[in-house]
Amino acid sequence: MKDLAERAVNGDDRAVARLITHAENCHPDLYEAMRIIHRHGGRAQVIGITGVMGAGKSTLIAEIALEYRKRGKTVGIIAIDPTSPFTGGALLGDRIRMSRLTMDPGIFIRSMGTRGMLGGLTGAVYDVMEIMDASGKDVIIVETVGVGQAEVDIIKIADTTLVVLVPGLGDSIQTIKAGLMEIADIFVVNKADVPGIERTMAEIESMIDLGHRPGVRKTPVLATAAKECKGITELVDAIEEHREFIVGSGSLPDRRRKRYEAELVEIIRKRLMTMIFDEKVFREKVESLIGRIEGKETDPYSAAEEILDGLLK
Ligand SMILES: Nc1nc2c(ncn2[C@@H]2O[C@H](COP(=O)(O)OP(=O)(O)O)[C@@H](O)[C@H]2O)c(=O)[nH]1
Ligand SMILES: [Mg+2]
Repeated sequence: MKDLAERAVNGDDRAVARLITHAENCHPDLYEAMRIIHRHGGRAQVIGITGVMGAGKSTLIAEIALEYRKRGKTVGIIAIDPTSPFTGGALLGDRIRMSRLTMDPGIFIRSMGTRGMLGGLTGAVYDVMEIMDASGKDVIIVETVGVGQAEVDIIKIADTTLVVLVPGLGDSIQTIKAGLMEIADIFVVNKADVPGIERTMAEIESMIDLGHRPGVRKTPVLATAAKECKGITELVDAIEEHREFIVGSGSLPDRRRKRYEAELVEIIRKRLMTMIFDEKVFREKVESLIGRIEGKETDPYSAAEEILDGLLK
């Protein structure tokens, strides 16, 4: 593990990939590597991208990554999406676009499933981010799919969060409902090549105006056509502008602290889960409690209490 970590911090992508696999599999000795990894991390800029399925997030990420490469930066991509075109499950045109990324040694891509995800972002994402960060990637882009807690969680780990929408009335309403309005640092309306773009832009802008308080940074709304590589330079400029803003206003350390908090809580949660479900004693305890619940000798709440009391002792 230590050797693997040393190689990863020296930028060895094979070591990076193996460490990530260990993280995903919750390898019991991972912590040995993560101690080293953590000492070398904390430099990367983290960009979170969220929005409904099919909005063009992956396509957009590909273009953003290429733009950052033009600007001389290395990029790590974490796609929390089992159907990600990064892993090949895509139409031919999309696959060709993605292959431009996979051939570039300055870009490291990892798709992660949602397995083992007991609410929120898949547990290993914090590890994966730290590993990519320590290996020297300048920019890390995290993609989450769907609408729900995972999207809200992303704000805890990203320096800048993009919420991607597409033209059409339903989306902006969905956005408010899902609480995405609050987490967006930048709104992106992708598929600007399809009809209805002006209306959607206007809708979102008026939504922002409604909630806007004087003296507070106003969330920008940008139009892109990722598939045609339009609006990408402007978008990356806006991301950089937001980064300057959080650095200037002193809120970057707060965001970092939130990320470490989320990571710490996640590790504790994982450890507790392992204790409860994997370790033999707990397994036996649970089994016997299930029996007692079934026989109405106890109820699930009292049984849970019993287990928790045992843990805290
Ligand atoms: N018309 C149009 N289609 C796009 C655009 N960007 C992406 N797409 C297409 O939308 C589909 C979904 O894209 P994808 O990036 O996988 O979306 P994701 O689910 O949000 O990651 C793909 O077939 C893309 O080619 C765009 O700007 N315009
Ligand atoms: Mg995607």
